[in-house]
Amino acid sequence: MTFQNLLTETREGIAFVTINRPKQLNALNEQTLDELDRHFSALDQDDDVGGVIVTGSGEKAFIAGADIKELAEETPTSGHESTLRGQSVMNRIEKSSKPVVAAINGFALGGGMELALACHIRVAAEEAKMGLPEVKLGVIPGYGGTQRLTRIVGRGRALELILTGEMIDATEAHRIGLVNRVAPRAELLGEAEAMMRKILANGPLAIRYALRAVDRGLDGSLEEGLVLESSLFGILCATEDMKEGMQAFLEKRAAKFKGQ
Ligand code: CO8
Repeated sequence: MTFQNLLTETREGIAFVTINRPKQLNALNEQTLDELDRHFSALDQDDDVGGVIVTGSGEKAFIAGADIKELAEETPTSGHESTLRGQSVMNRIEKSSKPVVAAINGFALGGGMELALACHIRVAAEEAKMGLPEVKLGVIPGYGGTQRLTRIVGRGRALELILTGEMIDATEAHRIGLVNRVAPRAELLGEAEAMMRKILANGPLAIRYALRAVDRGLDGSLEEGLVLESSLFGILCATEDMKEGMQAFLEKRAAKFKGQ
């Protein structure tokens, strides 16, 4: 698969996806959204990939938002369709059966922050700046920001960011639980990779089902979530990985999981 605006590489089970439009601060135009959609769909089916790390190219930006040149041309109907299209790409990332970590190397604004919110875990460089500045352009977040930010940091903090449109720095993002970790820029990808390696050392089916239990569970009631959790737990009890994980603990050795 060839891409105009993505750099892709898989190293020892981790797929690195770099949004590559540095002159436009990696803004998400239609072409880039299409490429992300195709690539994430393929990665989900790729047995050589256990997890994905997303970052932006260049020194300045993770993703500075949806492409404002394209946005400026939207009509009411095309604007509606464009949000649905962008939301479906973010949903694909969020519903990936493999863990996705955002390595936020600089500005993560608007649609760029919304992409980071769709990732399962966020690690930010000390210099990163994040925000949902859409109201400054006379619109609102359209790629899931009003929903996901609220679920991650709570209603009051989300509304402050959405209504003021102001950016926050990595320290503040960490303080409010928007990002999981902060690292010096030079160590950002290493930090994201180290976290992913820890995840990938665990049972692959357990990882997949944990993601499903947490993400699908959030969509329903506590009671429905608990039913889902117990069902997935029961299925895992029938796997070779479960036997191996327990056996390895009892024999005081590292487990060798096969994803079966
Ligand atoms: N889209 C297109 N081009 C952009 C974008 C963007 N979002 N952001 C920056 N660029 C371009 C600039 O136009 C500039 O291009 P050029 O060199 O040709 O003039 C280049 O990138 C460098 O940018 P700056 O010169 O502005 O760099 P600064 O370091 O001075 O400033 C900022 C960096 C603060 C990040 C600044 O560029 C900025 O404010 N960018 C816009 C941020 C923004 O408002 N993002 C939100 C966009 S709206 C959105 O994301 C909605 C999502 C939902 C869409 C729903 C679908 C319909």
